[in-house]
This record gives sequence, structure tokens and C-alpha cells, in this order.
Amino acid sequence: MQRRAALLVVDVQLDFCPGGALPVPDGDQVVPVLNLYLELFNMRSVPVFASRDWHPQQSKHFKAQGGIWPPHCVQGAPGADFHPGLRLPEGTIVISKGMSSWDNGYSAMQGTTENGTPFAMLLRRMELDRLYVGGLATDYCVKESVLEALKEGFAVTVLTDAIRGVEMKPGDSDRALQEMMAAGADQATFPTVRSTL
Ligand code: VGL
Repeated sequence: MQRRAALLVVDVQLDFCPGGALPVPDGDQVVPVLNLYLELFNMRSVPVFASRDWHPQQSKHFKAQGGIWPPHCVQGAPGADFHPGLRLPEGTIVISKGMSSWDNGYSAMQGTTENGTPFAMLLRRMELDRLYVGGLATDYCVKESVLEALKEGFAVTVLTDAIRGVEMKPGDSDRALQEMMAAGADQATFPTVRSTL
């Protein structure tokens, strides 16, 4: 069965890039590759979603409140902006997540649109059932978004040339990718996607 695809760009925000509050090593290197995907998908009229971490100032996700992370991607702060080099096409739907003070907000599937529509519900309403996923970070938000999308019954292709990990422990990104594959995800890089989309 032909599946109807969407592109999900996960958390390509300044705080996750070098110089940000929680920099993912080489996080900004996903930007030029994602721009290729964005151009391709937009040309083929594939809907584009961009998730963002969008935390309140006080969050259990942050060290000061018992979490493991320095404060990052606080709603409205400059570090929460998408990387300015990311060329999100007109019509990109922004999915905000991690907006409550008790929620880690790793999974974009737990996120909502500006109107408060849950992401998974919107995908179903738009009759989209395959997600191509790239962005940051492989071992946290990309992984959790992919695993939850699979659980929700979506087909998922991980864009391995457009993801980078935090690597709190060396090898975390590789392990995350293994976990996603074991759960049923596919993986692909730009040349394959371009010739098969
Ligand atoms: C993320 C660590 C903490 C991510 C978010 O976007 O992958 N990582 N919060």
C-alpha cells in the first residue's frame, strides 16, 4: 500500500546547537542536510512538521528542579528559536512539546499545534501514515518520537544523515538507532529518499 508521507524535523533549535545551553555535538551540521530534505519534500507537496522543545521557566526537566538538564528552550527565549539557517517552507506546522512543568517533552507525539491539537491526531486527520524523521537529538527526542510514532501505528523512516546525538555516554546514538530499528523503523539517507519518495 502506498503510504502518505510527512517530514518531521525534530528540535533544530539554537539551544541544541554549538553555543547553545544544551549543545548537541555538531548539532548544527544537520541544518544543510535537512534543507535538502525540506526542499525535496516541499517540491513533492509532502507536509512538513517542525517540533520544538518549549519549556516553562520552571520545569522538572531542569537540574534546579530535580531533572538532569541545564535550562534550555524556554518559551520565548532566543535559545528556543529554530536555527536561523533552517529553511522551513511556508506552511510548516510547528509542534510544541514539553510545555508543562512536569513533562520531559521528549516525544513530538506528545506535542501539540498552536491550536492545541495533538500531533498524532492531526496526522490521522490529514491521513498521513509515514513519517520521515531527522533532527536533534538522536538519543533523546528523535528516539522517543520515533518509538512512540511506531507504537501509534505510523511507519517511520529515520534520516540517518540528518540526526546527531547528545552522547552522554559514547555510543548512545548508535544504541538509539538500533533500538528504533528493532522497534520497526527503517533508515535512509538523502540519495535513496530522493529516488524513492
Ligand atoms: C532533548 C535533551 C533534553 C532533545 C531535549 O531535543 O533531544 N535532549 N531535552
